[in-house]
Amino acid sequence: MTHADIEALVKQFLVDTATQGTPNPRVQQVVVRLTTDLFKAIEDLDLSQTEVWKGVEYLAEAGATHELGLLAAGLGLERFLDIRADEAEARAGLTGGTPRTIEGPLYVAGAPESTGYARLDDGSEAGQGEVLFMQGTVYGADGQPLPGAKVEVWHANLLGNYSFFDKSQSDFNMRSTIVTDLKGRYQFRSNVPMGYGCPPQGTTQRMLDLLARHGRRPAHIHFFVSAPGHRKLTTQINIDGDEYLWDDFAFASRDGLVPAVRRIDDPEQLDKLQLDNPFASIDFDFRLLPDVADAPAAEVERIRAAA
Ligand code: MBD
Ligand code: FE
Repeated sequence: MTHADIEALVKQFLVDTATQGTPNPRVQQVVVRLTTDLFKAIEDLDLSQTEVWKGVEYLAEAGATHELGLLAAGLGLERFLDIRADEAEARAGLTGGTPRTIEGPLYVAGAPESTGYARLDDGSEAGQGEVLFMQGTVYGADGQPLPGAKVEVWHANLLGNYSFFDKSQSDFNMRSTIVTDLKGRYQFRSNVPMGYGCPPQGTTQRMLDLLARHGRRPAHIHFFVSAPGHRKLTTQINIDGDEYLWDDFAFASRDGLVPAVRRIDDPEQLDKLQLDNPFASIDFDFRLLPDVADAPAAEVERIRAAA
């Protein structure tokens, strides 16, 4: 079939709904567009019926095994949406904020909340990795420190696994909500995380294998930073030096999100913190953009786990 034939065919499939009520115009627009584009792809690539059903079954399996969020990251869909969000902000004249990067599929709502400081790890991996202190200031649209801003932070353990999804970890291990203090500052103690790898037997990795791609992420730490009157920031920082730093299967590494890692071995400081070994320290400030009417909502609605 020609593309024109396909367009005509899809229009035919839009049966008269006069007796069924009014279609949702947005849903109708999206369904028509996506089916038209899918049919054209099937025609152009001359997909067999078997191939089409394999694709349907693949998506069904990815859904049933809760890997659609992971697949979206690996296909670059989540990164693509971020590029569009950056473009929309630039059009609205919003510049100068901390770069955004993808949320990923592993956030869990309801983490314990504290002001100024939190320890994220439950101590079960003590002595195995490297202790990390990360700290900084949240700045508002006027360039001044923002007290009372919410810094939600989550990251993987030393095996690259996330609590809640990894039931061997304690509840909310490596997850916290820190409210900035009167000077707009936050600080947390944790362990330097390890990079994540897609489940080796999972649906996402199966596709990546067929594309000769790995399913690894560089070590990273996720953040939501929010405050009244400001756009919610979704971002991550990467741990410098990771072998996958610029080879992330989810395409989320960005300039400006790779802070220096200082190694602290000063005996006086170790003593004060009751640490036996040198530790890593990262300074990182967040700069929020003002809430404006003419930019798409910074709060993305998406089903998230809650505990
Ligand atoms: C992660 O930890 C992650 O951040 C993303 C985007 C995908 C899979 C695992
Ligand atoms: Fe992650």
